[in-house]
Amino acid sequence: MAGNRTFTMIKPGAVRKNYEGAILKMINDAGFKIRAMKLTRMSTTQAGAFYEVHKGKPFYDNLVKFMSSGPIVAAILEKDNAIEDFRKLIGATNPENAAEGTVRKLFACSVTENAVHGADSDENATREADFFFSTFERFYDYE
Ligand code: DGI
Repeated sequence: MAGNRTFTMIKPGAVRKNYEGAILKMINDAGFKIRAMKLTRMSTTQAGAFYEVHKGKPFYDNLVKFMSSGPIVAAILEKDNAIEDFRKLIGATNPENAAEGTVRKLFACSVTENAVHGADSDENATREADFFFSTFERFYDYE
């Protein structure tokens, strides 16, 4: 993702509660540009593949069930230092440990239902963006 892009999802619980507008506003206000975005839903097979790295862990089955339970907002975001800055904006995986003012502190209800996903490396951001978006759905060259 060339170092200045990341991939995010607003997870089913947050979309169910109509938080997507407030979360997208926080993302824009933090200086991220939205370069691709869609409302979509993963099948259990797709969610299982997306989180393949966690296969075998005790929380995997619940995670897959939750992530395929309803629509998500998937997006590619652009900003200098995007991966790190976005993870700072969303806060710790467990909302109990998330800093005040972070997306997860404000909108997550548990470690599984933690409102948003943020890629943790350039390599994973690329893999995750390719999972959801074709070239024609990305708008990298617009100001
Ligand atoms: O990159 P993150 O989403 O912050 O965290 P991750 O990639 O380690 O884990 C992916 C998701 O899996 C996370 O957003 C919620 C879930 N998860 C991770 N660790 C735990 C967990 N769920 C439960 N119930 N317990 C965990 O320890």
